[in-house]
Amino acid sequence: MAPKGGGDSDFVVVANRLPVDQERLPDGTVNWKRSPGGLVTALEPLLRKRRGAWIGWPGVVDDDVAQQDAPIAQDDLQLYPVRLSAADVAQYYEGFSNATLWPLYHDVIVKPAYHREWWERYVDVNRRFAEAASRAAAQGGTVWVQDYQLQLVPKMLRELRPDLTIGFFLHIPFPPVELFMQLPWRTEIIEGLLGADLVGFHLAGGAQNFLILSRRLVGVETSRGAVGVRSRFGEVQLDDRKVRVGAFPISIDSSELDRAGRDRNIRRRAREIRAELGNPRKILLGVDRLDYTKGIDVRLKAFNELLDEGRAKRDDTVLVQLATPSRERVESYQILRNDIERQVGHINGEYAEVGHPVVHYLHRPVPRDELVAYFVASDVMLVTPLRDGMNLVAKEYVACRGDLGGALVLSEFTGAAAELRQAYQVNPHDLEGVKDAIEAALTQSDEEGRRRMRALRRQVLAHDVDRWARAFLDALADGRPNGSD
Ligand code: GDG
Repeated sequence: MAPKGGGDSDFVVVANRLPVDQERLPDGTVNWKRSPGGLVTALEPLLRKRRGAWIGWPGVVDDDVAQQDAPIAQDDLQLYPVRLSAADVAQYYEGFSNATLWPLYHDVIVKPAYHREWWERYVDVNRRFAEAASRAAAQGGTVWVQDYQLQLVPKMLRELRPDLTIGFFLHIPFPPVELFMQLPWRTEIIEGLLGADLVGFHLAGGAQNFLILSRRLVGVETSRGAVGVRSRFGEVQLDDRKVRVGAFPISIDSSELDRAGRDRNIRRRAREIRAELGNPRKILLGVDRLDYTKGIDVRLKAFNELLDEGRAKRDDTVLVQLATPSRERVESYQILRNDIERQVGHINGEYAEVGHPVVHYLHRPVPRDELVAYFVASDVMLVTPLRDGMNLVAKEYVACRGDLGGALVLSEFTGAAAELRQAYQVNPHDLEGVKDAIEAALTQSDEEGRRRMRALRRQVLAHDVDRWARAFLDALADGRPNGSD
């Protein structure tokens, strides 16, 4: 309990992962390598512009968790590693975060597992993150806590450092009340979040769910209000302060991707990719972490049936699925991988020729420029999640298509669907509807495609990640006692 002292950073981001991976080289020295992922992709441009600190796990198991490392300087950033032991990773990360909260918050697509030891470990690790943030933050500084792995940090940090302004943003959906009520530790989670001054969600629906749960579980008064640009707000009245609750749809570094999509080398690589695929008339593309929320099975099934029915032609249409390995030690992810790979094998078994697969499937991350080249090379982008907080891939695809080519098939159950109205929107549970939308996207006229893509691009280029971060941080600053209201 030492609010004085702290560190020297006025702006601190707290996230499960550091934006770098720790690599141990053969000679024993440690190297830091940039790591990809939705959250890093979203926050990096902002952190480049503001001198700040980032608290997070370096991504390797380290049983010496009591060790407090000095911050690592990376460009303009101070990185504070939080060490996680093998048991922490198993119970806090793979367990409570990814086998309890992740499925619960994504409509229980997979049954969440509730284990008391996992919960206890989640509390313990959240405390270590809060302590690290407390050490890094300067007096009166601002701390922005990210995502479902750290929902207890706002309350814990406020107890340690009442001088700080604390924001929290949830990157995944916040579930309907009926589902959230399953969680044995539901009240603790809501109280944890209420430690923040501002709690942000992608969509107004998530904010509303949170307000209802705050009333029901903590017995507080809530009200509706309106603050900030494009965001709808509510407020929770606690005994001594207010917590604001709002919607802040995240986005991407749109102009950077727009530039990349026009880059000569990337466009050359896109032509090469088409040639490597045998110059098919149409290329369908999926890009996802290999996760059961992403509906990879939905698009494979739809494609299979379109081939069965002769509505897609095996000799002129291919599907490329880039699947980044994810959470490989969690059982439901191992099952998913087997299912997807069986489906890919089945479709190729039926429709491929030797040397000419109809589904090209990569289970590995690809470099950023290569990914952009795939976006540019493809005719139809398939984004079919059963539930997704936002889905940055859909926005990235649109941002890369300055040529106004391509078409986007987009699930209604992504946050992105609220903004990308001119996509071919689908209910991923309605397979006939998905097939019709894919067929419509494959057969659209150039003029129709350009019309849709132009409208989609207007939205994505005007609403970039910088605007998202500024909207959140401006609202957070407005809520301070010395702020503007
Ligand atoms: C969570 C929420 C929300 C993917 N494969 C490769 C690669 N990627 C990049 C994509 C994109 C990012 O990873 C994935 O972001 P998503 O938003 O699509 O999905 P999640 O990882 O589930 O992110 C999501 C997000 O947080 C932000 O709030 O939108 O709803 O679930 O940027 O391009 N990048 C590279 N190679 C790959 O193989 N370089």
